[in-house]
Amino acid sequence: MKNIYNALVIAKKQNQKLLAILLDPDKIDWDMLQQMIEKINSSDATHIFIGGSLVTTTRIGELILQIKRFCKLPVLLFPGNPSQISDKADGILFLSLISGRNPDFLIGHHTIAAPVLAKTALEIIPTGYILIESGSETAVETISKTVPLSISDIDKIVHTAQAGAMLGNKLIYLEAGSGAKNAVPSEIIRKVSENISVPLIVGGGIRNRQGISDAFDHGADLVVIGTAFENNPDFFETA
Ligand code: 1GP
Repeated sequence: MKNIYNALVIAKKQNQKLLAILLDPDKIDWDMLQQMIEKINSSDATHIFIGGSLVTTTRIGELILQIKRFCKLPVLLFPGNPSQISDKADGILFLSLISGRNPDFLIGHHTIAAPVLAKTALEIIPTGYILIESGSETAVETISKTVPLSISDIDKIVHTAQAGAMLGNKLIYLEAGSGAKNAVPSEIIRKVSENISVPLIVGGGIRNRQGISDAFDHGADLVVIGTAFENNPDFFETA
């Protein structure tokens, strides 16, 4: 399956909104895995993302194989570092943390990942990843040792997104951080979406249907839900 990105572009053109469920491999309740996958199957989710800022389990491949037994959604790696690569997934968001100035997360980890990825059939989707201030320090901020962009400097956020797309990133990801106190403000989503033509992903701190709709209404093409589903497997039935 090497058409994940094309499908994202077509969905954007058709204004079809997409939803990814982010699963942190360290937080999986293996005894409840099948039930969890059934919940995903009966939700509006269109994609599954797998990863986290810091993942210690060595069972990522096993997790993906189990998901694929029961679920047809494309599985994309969303890795915090090269140890989270698995050839069992369909593709990978090859993230460059362009809001930060830590060379490891701009190009360093990528040089370690490249020879590993070259031996897989994963669809590699270069993604400009922009961390936005969200009210308190998040894991991605701590681990990447980068400073998020201030929500009061919308121009800088827009220019970072534009530069990320001009550098060849095929997606821009506006990230408040997993479990963020505040999601990315609607106005920032709107301004960024108006100034780039590649699909826009938005995630971090979105806890209810209203938050998902707001992000879509302001220009997000794909919204990511992690913590809300992790805390409540009935999230998509009850939110
Ligand atoms: C994190 O954007 C994702 O990288 C999802 O965030 O866990 O807050 O939903 P939440």
